[in-house]
Amino acid sequence: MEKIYSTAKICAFDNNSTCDLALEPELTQTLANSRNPEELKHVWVEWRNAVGPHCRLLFEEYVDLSNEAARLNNFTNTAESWLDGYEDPQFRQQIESLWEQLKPLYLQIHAYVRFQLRKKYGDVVSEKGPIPAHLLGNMWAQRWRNVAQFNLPYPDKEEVDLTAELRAQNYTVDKIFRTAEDFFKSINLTEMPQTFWERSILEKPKDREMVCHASAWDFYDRKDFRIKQCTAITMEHFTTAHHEMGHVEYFIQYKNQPVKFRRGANSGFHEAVGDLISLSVESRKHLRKIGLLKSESDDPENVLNNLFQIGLDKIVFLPFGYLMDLWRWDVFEGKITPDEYNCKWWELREKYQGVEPPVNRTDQDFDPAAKYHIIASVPYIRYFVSFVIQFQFHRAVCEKAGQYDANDPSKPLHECDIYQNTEAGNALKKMLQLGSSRPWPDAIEVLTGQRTMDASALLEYFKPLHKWLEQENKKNKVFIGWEKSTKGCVNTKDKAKPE
Ligand code: X8Z
Ligand code: ZN
Repeated sequence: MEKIYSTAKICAFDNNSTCDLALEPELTQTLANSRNPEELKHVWVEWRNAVGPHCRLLFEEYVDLSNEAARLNNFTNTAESWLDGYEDPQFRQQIESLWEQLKPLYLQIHAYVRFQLRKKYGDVVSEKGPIPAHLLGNMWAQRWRNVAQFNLPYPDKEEVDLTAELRAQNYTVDKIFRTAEDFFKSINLTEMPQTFWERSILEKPKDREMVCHASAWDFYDRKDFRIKQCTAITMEHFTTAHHEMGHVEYFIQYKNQPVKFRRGANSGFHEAVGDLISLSVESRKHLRKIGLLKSESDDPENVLNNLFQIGLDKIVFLPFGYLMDLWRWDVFEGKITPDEYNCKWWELREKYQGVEPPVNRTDQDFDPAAKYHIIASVPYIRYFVSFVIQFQFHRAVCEKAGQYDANDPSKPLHECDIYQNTEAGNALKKMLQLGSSRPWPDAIEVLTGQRTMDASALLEYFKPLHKWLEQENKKNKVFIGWEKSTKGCVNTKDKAKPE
């Protein structure tokens, strides 16, 4: 399945003789930059056609084998074995309750974006329905930042296009990773070893096929750590470079633990390290420091535009991060059977994200396979966990840096940048060095003083945006939530049933 996914190619929208378009970089770029709904639909559908049907039977076999392996390890099924790492019988309820707390914020940004998209695309977007998934700037509608441009709260306030800025400043792939490394070093974390620079693959090879989905590797010899990424010069990849380096930094910090404990406190922690750094990097203060933002003014409108763009990455991801494994847990538990794979997938996409496919789907399609982690068997709830706890970590390090104070409105959480703050870095280091030698509540307590996952830091970070969205939606009488989609997922077997 990984081979099918990583070698799949489709034809161009307006040129049937160009049929060598790959997910990275071509399709990703089209989804991000095209504003032609027909072209977007073409790419969206063709990518799914190129992967889904070819993976369908393999996936069924994988589910059986994976469950068999789980049973041999004394689990009931793979869902149970995946959840075991969180060491909490209440874990699923915890996640559901976090989502319930975060949902009101999601509903606001969802409603606002649908309203704006309707202005741009007209009736392709309905007033009260789910948002068509191909219009959100990303193949899976998991982050929407690429459509920020025509959604900005204050469109007249000029916003720099950071991708354009990176290119104008001649950023190379090397410079992107050196910039990321500089941040880690500035807070007293450890630099990348020489072999990291020699052995990592940071650009897409021209002479062979490779799995392009970004990843970080620990070779467990305390020396050899690498990243594999088909880096493009875009802001998204700039952030991903920090994400991947966060994994490597964690590897380095816990390298002296016994092998058994050279892991994240839980998988969500591993995903949160680099993102935590990016939360500082994406502050206006920091973008200015590294010369990506020229404007000197930080009036509330600019600040809100920036917060909104971060929201299009962080808030919008939450329901996607949750539903991926809601679907798989049910698959592994046998509650979703192969003939229901696709339609149940769309039920969840609609229920949690409020998105719909651009065209009708059937049970013959297999759209979950169009997402890397599904076919590569990478559990996904870790990212939901990460997107919640990275804000807890951020709150803690910003307090340590004296840049956040709950009682001081002049120091809001979203303006904090811990660059060069070694106190913040040392506190983080203490938690990272534990690896998995302690249960994760102990680890999170070392940094934050809290022993549980808690949505309040994320809500605090986005508070000004939340307020603004509520007012704006009210003012424009925007419908909050969504009615049932008119795009169906048809079960062909149901249709064939005799009366
Ligand atoms: O897969 C990743 C990383 C590698 S662990 C690039 N992420 C998820 C995704 O791309 O779907 C980071 C955010 C979510
Ligand atoms: Zn990761």
